[in-house]
Amino acid sequence: MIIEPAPIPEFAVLGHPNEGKSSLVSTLTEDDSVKISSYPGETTECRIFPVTIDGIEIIRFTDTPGFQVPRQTLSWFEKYTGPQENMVQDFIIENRDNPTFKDEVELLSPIGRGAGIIYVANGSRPLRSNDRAEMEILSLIKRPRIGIINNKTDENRFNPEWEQAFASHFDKVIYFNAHLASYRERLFLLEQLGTIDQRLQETLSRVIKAFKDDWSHRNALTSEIILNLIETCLTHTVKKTIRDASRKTSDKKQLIEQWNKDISSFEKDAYQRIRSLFKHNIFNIMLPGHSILSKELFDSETWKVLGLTKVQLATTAATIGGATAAILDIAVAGHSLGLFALLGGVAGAGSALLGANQIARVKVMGKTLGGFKVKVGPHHNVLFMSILLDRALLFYTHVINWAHGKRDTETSMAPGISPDEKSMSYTAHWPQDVRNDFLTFFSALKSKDPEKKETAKKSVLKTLKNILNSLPLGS
Ligand SMILES: Nc1nc2c(ncn2[C@@H]2O[C@H](COP(=O)(O)OP(=O)(O)OP(=O)(O)O)[C@@H](O)[C@H]2O)c(=O)[nH]1
Ligand SMILES: [Mg+2]
Repeated sequence: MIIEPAPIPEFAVLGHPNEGKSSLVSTLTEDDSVKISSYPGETTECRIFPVTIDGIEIIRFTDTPGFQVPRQTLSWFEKYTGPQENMVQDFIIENRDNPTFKDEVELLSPIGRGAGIIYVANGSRPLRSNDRAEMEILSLIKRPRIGIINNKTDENRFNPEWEQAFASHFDKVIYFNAHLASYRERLFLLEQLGTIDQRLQETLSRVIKAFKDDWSHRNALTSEIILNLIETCLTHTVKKTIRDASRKTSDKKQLIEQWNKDISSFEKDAYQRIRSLFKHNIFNIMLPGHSILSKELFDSETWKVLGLTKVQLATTAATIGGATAAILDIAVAGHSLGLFALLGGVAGAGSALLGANQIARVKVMGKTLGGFKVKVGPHHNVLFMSILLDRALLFYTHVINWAHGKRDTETSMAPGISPDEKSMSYTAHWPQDVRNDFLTFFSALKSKDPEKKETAKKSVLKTLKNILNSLPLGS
């Protein structure tokens, strides 16, 4: 006996042109290859977006063109006298070659093969008779259906009338903003889809579980990327043998520049990998104009915002006599210091005092035949670690809050980000046990004992993953 595979549940995203259907599909499926534009009629053909888990497709969302002649279509449906369950297929068969219904035939084709309905409307505009006709059609079709109010602007005066109309045509009504929705809202939407059709509940629960597992896995991988970045940056060295004494100064400068360049590219590579993990493959996320991330790692502004100013650092260095004695004093003095600036003031004040752009110093390693060897790095500085961490966490927060459907609008801020990013040092707010974990990792990086290193890494990996799991998601 041949066992037929169960059909893959499908939801078609329907609505008027330009209401955000494609944006919703893009955000929901985290696919930034979906075409979105401000011109109505961008989508002209249905396109299926499968959700796969471990390589197996378990649900699909289909993007469709907008309704063009809803009132004429409604009138066809109202006159239909055949069996209700054949209504959509009969409409498609009868009007396949009718240019008037070209878009309607296309957009209803997923419904013809059994798809559930997600109807999207821009709740920031008033309801029109065409919208009512579209909703009437969907009511007559009698498939599991959910109405989504996607407010394209802050205008919400019309929301009550949309809610009312939706309530009488759909099994469920929810708000979902295709430009602002993050992971949590996507889960919510999936949960709601599960409630409108009993038969789908089990599948949707699997989808939701897979989404959660996948998210947690991404956070684990992100933690690894960040910790590898820190290890690479803190242990990186560049060396050179200078043979021509007259080039000593310029060669040293060049070496420092090389080291700085290397570190910046390590950071960029790590960010690129984080971005890909969260499936922002085609469009780069837009960072707020004022974001400290648009500054280079070694820009003194970066260090000022996320760490210490030179003056603060000088004070730190001057105040600290014993290893930890002055930490409290500085904290009380109200500086918004990165966590490790305090503790690291001790270990790293010396070189960090020189300022971000001079963090790398050249060490002469010894004379060789016909010249001498010089080396830049490793820069084992706890403040440096704190800056790398803060920037990576800031970048991560932007990435997870950037909806895939958000492309063609100039919004300066990803949601969930404090408007005053300047006060944002994540590390500054970490509790003692978290700090300790990172400090153990920090010292283990210098250790020659691989086991010690491994243990410290494992522990900090877990800590960082927990931190990522608890970072704020937008709205
Ligand atoms: N500000 C804002 N703009 C949105 C939102 N959703 C969609 N848009 C914008 O509305 C326009 C149309 O979005 P699409 O997702 O292409 O709309 P569509 O319904 O697929 O349009 P057609 O394919 O033409 O039927 C684009 O400029 C989007 O950026 C939203 O939630 N907020
Ligand atoms: Mg579209």
